[in-house]
Amino acid sequence: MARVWADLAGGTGGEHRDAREGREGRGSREGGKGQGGHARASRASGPDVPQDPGRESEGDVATRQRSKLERPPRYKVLLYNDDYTPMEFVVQILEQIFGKSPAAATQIMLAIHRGGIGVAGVYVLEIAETKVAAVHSAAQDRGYPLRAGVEKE
Ligand code: TYC
Repeated sequence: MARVWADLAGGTGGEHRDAREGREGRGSREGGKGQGGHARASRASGPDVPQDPGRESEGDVATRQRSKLERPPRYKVLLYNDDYTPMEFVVQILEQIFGKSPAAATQIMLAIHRGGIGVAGVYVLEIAETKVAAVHSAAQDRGYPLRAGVEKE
């Protein structure tokens, strides 16, 4: 149990965070996707493209290639407030499992303490579920009722 905790506490948190930040940075890349669609649409309706049946299969190929590159859905890992888990422990969880800096972890913990719920990180589903299990395992080890959950972004 302790080893699993240690492993999760290792580089993976930062790695995931980096990946997430990268994704967030590219959030506006939706525009890129739109552009692709737009380019294809304008080509299809452009004046110099002859209306022939082959165009249909060309469209199919383009659609398939684009879906192959689509990002998998992202899931928020939520932490819930309770009256018993010490603030320091929640900060530790946010640092060790979610790769947050001490300052960010403290901010998130306080937001949860005041608002009842907060986002610890955003991941693909399998990673998000692993993080939730790690939170519950660590909290259970210490006898704290801290709860985490997953919600589609
Ligand atoms: N409310 C807790 C306290 O006062 C602190 C806390 C913060 C607990 C965030 C859970 O997700 C949580 N000790």
